[in-house]
Amino acid sequence: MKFGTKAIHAGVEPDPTTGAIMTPIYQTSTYVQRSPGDHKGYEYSRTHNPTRTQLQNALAALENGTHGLCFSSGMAAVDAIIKMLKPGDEVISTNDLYGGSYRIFTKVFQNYGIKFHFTDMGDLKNIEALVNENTKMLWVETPTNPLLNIIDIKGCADIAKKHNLLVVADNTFATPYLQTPLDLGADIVMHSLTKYMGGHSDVVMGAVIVNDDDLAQQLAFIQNSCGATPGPQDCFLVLRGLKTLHLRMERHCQNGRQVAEFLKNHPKIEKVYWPGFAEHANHEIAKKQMRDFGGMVSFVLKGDKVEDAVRVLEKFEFFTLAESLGGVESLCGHPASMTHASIPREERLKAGLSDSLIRLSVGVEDIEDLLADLEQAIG
Ligand code: P1T
Repeated sequence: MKFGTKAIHAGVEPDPTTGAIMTPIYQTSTYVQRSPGDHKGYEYSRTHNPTRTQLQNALAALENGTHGLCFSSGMAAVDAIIKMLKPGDEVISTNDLYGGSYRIFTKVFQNYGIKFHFTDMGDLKNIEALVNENTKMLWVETPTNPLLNIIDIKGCADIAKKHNLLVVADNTFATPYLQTPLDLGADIVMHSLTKYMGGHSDVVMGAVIVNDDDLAQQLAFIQNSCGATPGPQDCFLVLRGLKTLHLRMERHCQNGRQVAEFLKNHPKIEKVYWPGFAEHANHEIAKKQMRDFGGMVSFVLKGDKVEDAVRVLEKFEFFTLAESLGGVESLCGHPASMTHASIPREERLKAGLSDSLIRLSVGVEDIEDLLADLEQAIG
């Protein structure tokens, strides 16, 4: 089945009681048992809910996995994955990643005795250099947030195999439309469904997808024991969003390309970050592991002054200044003070994230209006 057909059909069945083509919102916390244990597979909605089950199946199908698990946010999905580790275990992570992931690693889990190393994973040698007998996991985010670095997922999986490590791929920026990390050897795919997967800026949710029964069982145990599960209304919204994932992503990619090229040719722009440029450090890997280059573009103005960046952010009309990304509407952000404020300034600068960087989530509006907005704001 091709991707667009999968986005609409895979993993979902008409409702068995009514034939409803769209999965109903099973707004119930519990399920009647005729006698203790005599039920239809549903006991309590933290553990299982039919609307969530359909979404989990759809996600597993899209990522070419066998099991999907939904969480009440992307961060709750990160939390569940790291809870598979024990004190003394070590994780090697990319040094450019979502600020919230950096924060939960360093401010929450480091207190429980789990150690995190942050390095430029664009060069696989940096990963090998950090592996020791306590290393258990490689945390790969690709493309990275917000610098759009590309990490070779298969290369990471090859290293992981040698040392018996788990590879986690945060696939939030790419979505399975652009890349399927399980096919490249990753063990666990993680999503903030809040972004492209939901696609309409109306829901906060996360997911984990695997193709291994043992990993699925461990994660389901954590999902149920810790209880960060989403409600059925939110699951319905993501199920609805998934049906147009391929259409939206196609337009996000087209618009992203035009915005990146426009900015690159603009006399007031110093640098544009977008993996589709031939001169991007890992463009060849991006071409190999991704179908296209996505709708995220970051840039720095000439002079690299924060006050100039703030002026541009304030002048935008269609690029709305807001946290988040991946919705149909274009957004702009200032990572240094917003999404990545929890990363210490020195660490940010070391990873190449300057104080004046602007991040764009290019939406699916008409490109002429978006380019005109960039022109009037940058001036
Ligand atoms: O916001 P939440 O659904 O909890 O997902 C966290 C998360 C995880 N991974 C990546 C790559 C992310 O970008 C995010 C959330 N990011 C933003 C809110 C943002 O504006 O970058």
